[in-house]
Amino acid sequence: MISGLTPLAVTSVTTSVALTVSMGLVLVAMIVWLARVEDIRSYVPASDIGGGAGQTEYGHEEKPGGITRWLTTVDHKDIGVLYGVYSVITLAWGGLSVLIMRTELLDPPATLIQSTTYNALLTSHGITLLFLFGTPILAAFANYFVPLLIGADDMAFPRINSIAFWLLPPGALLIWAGFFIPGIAPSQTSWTMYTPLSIQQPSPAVDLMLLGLHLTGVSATMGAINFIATIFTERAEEVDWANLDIFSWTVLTQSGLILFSFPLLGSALVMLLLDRNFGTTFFTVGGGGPLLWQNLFWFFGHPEVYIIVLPPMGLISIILPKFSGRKLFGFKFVVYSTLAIGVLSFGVWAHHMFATGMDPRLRASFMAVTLAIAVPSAVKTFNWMTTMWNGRLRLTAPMLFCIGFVSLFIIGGVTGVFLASIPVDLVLTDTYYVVGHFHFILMAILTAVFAGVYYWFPLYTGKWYQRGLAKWHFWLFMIGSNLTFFAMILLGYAGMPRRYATYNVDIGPVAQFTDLHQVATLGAYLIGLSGIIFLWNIVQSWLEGPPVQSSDPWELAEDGLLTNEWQWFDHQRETAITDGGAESEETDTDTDDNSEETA
Ligand code: HEM
Ligand SMILES: [Cu+2]
Repeated sequence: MISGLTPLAVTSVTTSVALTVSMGLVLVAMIVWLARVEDIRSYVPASDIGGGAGQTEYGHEEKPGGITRWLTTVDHKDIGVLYGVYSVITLAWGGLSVLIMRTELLDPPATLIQSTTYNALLTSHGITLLFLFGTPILAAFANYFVPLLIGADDMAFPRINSIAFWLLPPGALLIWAGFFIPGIAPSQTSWTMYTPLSIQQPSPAVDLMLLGLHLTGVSATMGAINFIATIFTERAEEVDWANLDIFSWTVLTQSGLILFSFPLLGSALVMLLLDRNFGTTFFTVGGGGPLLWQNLFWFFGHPEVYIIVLPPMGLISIILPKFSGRKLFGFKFVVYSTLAIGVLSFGVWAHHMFATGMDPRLRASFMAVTLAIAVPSAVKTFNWMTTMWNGRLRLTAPMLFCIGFVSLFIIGGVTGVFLASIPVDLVLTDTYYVVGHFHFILMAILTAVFAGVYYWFPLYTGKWYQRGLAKWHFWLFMIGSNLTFFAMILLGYAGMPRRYATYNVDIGPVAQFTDLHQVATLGAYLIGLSGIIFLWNIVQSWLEGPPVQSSDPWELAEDGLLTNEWQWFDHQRETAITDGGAESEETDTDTDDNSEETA
């Protein structure tokens, strides 16, 4: 048989066989290695040991050590850390890819990379940061803190929790496969995967990417079911709906959105795979039509943007009051507006399709709902500002990032309201204005993540971060973000279309394009620098930072703002001290090296 094939085909058959054999070997090696690890079967998740109140809930005594612990853990805090580490890796990938793109855009012609490479990086940047970073980093916080905040021993389904996480690394490998596997071109569909482009691209990397996305969707859905079950059934007795903390409210709403939108994305992805590989016609011109894809994609895609913004809003709502010396203003309204956003976000998807020639009457109704959804977001913004008004502000790193969030979110939101207006959108759609709009929001999401990382740093590491570096991180990040994305808003007004590797054209204000692109690239470098400072600060401080001396490192008790997770922290420190554990050398004093900063 083989003698009848061309040499090229023989090589590719040999490569396939070699790949399959080596994958099989890796699998066997993994099984052998896991079987050799002795205590893997004796590891019992804490939630299965005792349950209820008492000491056991803080136990996890039987954790195996080293890498086995991390591979087999079902402890919500460990899984939270895993999600966090995974997100740092994906953030680095997404960030690096965009730095290459921004460098390419410094001058009009395509000099540094080819347009096809640019398109591949653009696709990877968007998909990585939305699916492999955005949702997982929020799951990191939710996993670690929701059980602590609601007084639960663990998540409702610890093992499902672990599976949900472990679906993500293979998902990432599949999504990035086009960059690793020799001989296949990376996917160039952009994150929206519009048909017919995504059907006609021949590279198998597109199929692998779709499969990878499917895995991440399954993972997110499993996580969502788990959070809903946990918040409904695992709350401590004293936590009822009226005093459920605001972060858990946003995670609950987010989980509802995931539950209704990700399965739909999953179905659409399967249909796209069928169109690509089995000749079905769901999204082809003669069949269901390319607009069917857009409708399905955005019915998922718009809720997705709220999926990644609601928990950050929850983080801000929980952290910002702590450094304003008072409770969140209008708590109830923040909860109601969260629920309102949850419902309305399913009724606005066609604002991404204003320019597609849809029925103008339908289009107008989508404009109305899109304008309406700005109201609950504004309600929250006013609540945060009122909380700070005349408050006793302490400009710690987490607080700086909270203020950064509010300011970036306002610009992102207001530019969104402009786009909601059909006549304005018809001019600005597919320009850099849209890129500027949503990146102001996405940068706000990042500030909320940083606020959370710094605020709870003492809790999950027992150490202090370096405050000076944290402030450098903040200012570089804020200046960089505003430079980059304000330049993009202006680029959009000047008519620069999005998703191009070059702007080497004879018409249009090319000189202005160049200037603005250079400003945007400068800002991107500043953001990159701030990221390096952040990473260094976190890693270095985790390893060698000064130990936290108090169970209330932010001195929240005096304002009556100490929430459940710090009580858990207090309990854990006490246990560690009586056990002669790691922190035994410390004394439980109330003076802390943080007090100088909070003064
Ligand atoms: C709250 C967080 C928000 C996030 C995370 C967000 C995110 C996004 C993203 C990712 C896109 C671009 C999608 C693409 O084509 O690749 C987009 C476009 C759009 N956004 Fe937002 N947005 C937010 C808020 C808003 C608000 C409050 C409004 C209006 C009230 C709005 C109105 C729009 C419109 C109309 C478009 C379509 C523009 C076009 O493609 O022509 N957005 N947004
Ligand atoms: Cu939208």
